[in-house]
Amino acid sequence: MTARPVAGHVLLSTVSSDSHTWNLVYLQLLLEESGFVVTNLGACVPDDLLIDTAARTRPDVLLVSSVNGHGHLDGARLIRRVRADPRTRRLAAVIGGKLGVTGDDRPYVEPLREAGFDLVFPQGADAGELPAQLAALVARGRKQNEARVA
Ligand code: B12
Repeated sequence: MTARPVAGHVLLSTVSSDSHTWNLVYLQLLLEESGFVVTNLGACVPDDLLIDTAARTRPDVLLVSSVNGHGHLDGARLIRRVRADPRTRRLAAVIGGKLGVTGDDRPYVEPLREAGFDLVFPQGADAGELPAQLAALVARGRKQNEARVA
């Protein structure tokens, strides 16, 4: 039997205020079925723990899921800290779920991108698109790393 190639290592987390967990279980299974290795940090992860884990384990992508509606606030704070830390500033980062509480997440997409996320999936986005989008992000990151080393 030949082993399937690993599509990438994903560090999966909520934002620090968010206690929902089934979203994380869903995303972990979805990505593992698509060949990713997933480290799932669970709910209510403090920013420091997340950033230290990212620096230590060097994932290909940080994936943040928020469903309690605080994603637009906690996510923006978190990604600014990720980008400010020399250990994680180039880490590809994605956020999605329910980013606010109004039902319309569109106003949060650009601010979260400007704060530093590479991809932002507003409420209602098709999670089925995620594996392909993450694979493209991983491929881009690996190319950039090779170019830096060469
Ligand atoms: C179960 C539940 C709880 C449980 C959670 C238990 C657990 N272990 O997870 C408990 C009771 C603890 C809970 C608490 C709270 N909850 Co709650 N909860 C729910 C409920 C009923 C189901 C959530 C669930 O498990 N869904 C199943 C998973 C698989 O789906 P999901 O979470 O929606 O994730 C999907 C998508 O969002 C998307 N997705 C998620 N992340 C990402 C990321 C990316 C990149 C992509 C592409 C997609 C994506 O993909 C997933 C699969 O489709 C929802 C209502 C509902 N019917 O959705 C409310 C709900 C999420 N809760 C809500 C709220 C407000 C709270 C509380 C703040 C309530 C309170 N006042 O205390 C607290 C949260 C406290 C905190 N610190 O976070 C609100 C959020 C409001 C909003 N964002 O607009 C909801 C929507 C209820 C409502 N209609 O008001 N909750």
